[in-house]
Amino acid sequence: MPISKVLIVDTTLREGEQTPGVNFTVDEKLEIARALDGVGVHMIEAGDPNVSEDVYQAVKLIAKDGLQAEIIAHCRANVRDVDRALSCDVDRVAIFLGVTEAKLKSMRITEEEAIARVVEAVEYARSHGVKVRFTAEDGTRAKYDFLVEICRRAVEAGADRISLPDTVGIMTPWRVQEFFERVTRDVKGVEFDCHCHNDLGMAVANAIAALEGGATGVHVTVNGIGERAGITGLETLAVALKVLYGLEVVKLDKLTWLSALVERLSGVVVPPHAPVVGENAFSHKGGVHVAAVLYDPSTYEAYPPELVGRRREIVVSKYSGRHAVKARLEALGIQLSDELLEKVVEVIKSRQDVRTYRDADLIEIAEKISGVKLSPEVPSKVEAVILVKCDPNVYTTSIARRIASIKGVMEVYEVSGEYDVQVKVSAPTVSDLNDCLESIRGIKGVSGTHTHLILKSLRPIQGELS
Ligand code: HCA
Ligand code: CU
Repeated sequence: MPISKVLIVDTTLREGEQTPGVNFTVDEKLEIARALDGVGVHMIEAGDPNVSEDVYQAVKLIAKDGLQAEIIAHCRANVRDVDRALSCDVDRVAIFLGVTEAKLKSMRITEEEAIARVVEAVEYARSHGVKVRFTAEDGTRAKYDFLVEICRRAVEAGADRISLPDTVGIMTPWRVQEFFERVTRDVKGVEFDCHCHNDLGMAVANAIAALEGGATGVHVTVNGIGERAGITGLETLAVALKVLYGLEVVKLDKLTWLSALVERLSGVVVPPHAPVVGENAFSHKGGVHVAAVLYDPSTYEAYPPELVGRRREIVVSKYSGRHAVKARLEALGIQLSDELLEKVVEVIKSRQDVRTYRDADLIEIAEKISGVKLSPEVPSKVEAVILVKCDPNVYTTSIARRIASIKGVMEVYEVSGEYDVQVKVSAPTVSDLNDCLESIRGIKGVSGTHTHLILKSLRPIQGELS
């Protein structure tokens, strides 16, 4: 079935924070919400405000940040919890209740009582003017007739979306598609979300199958984090929709950056072989692969790395042939004759102890074999960031302009905060750097400086929001 509509419901801040070890601060949540909004997700599930005071604060802050995305508060099916969610001024409340026989038993309620709880909570939320989603938790394992009944009653009570989560990740794509086809036939007047857990590694496939079956909302987290094995990953799903269906549902070239942000703030490391965002996702190692990819990338790539703001990498190891070594050396600006190249490859293949060769290793081998110094001489330089404080009664711009004319000054910014001007300087030696610093200090109106030597500079990850 063709996919007619896709709304991305990101729950990194709710489901994602349920990952063991993950605990975002309120500020981090706002930063992630803004990043998600910049990438273009349609809804952001910001948290359950009943969990704790900081989750409450975060949901409230995100709701009033003026984001494009619809902001959702998650909560249990009772008026008290709904009330707290409403007080965050969100666009939508997502009310959940477990609907399997086992869950009803554990809550000691009958099916009728469960329906009554949901109806009361949904009506209450609706009467306060917010949109309502009902989540039939563990819906894929519920008794089907009861599931249909409770969904119909939630719709009558005012829910315009229903989530049918595969809470323990036991579905297969074929079963999910059939399930959504059936429910969308049996429950009218509402749109459905899927929320696929990854316990058996099928979360992305199941989400796509749900969309094919008629779901229009798809729950994701960045990097697929969440309870246990997590849920559908935003990056993989979004790229799969593009590559397999031609649908571009979010800004794909920002996904690598978003993934790195969530990796840093969550502390959950992205495995190197993760699709789309993993370190190795666009690396080629086998000699046969490399030779073919250098001739035509489509031979071993499902899609070009540039689609997600990344680059193709050629790994040099004992698996490498002439093509790989030549390509890597050429990328370093080094051209060798065929004869010398063969020799370099021979050395590489003979070293069983080296797993991969870094650029420096390759240059070293090439230099030994050719007897020529190949590495470009890196001019030694000292770089520093200098923070400058100005007297309160002087015009900062005039000082900044004078600093800009000093030898060695590379960049000058007027900035807010404790210091007024930030300067980046580059000098051949420490003593030259010191001269530069003295010249800055000598400017009339400069009342103090603070110098940081630059130890390492990194290139930004492509795709960062401007
Ligand atoms: C939970 C359960 C949930 C809800 C999903 C949804 C699940 O942790 O509260 O609201 O759509 O997997 O069933 O994450
Ligand atoms: Cu879940």
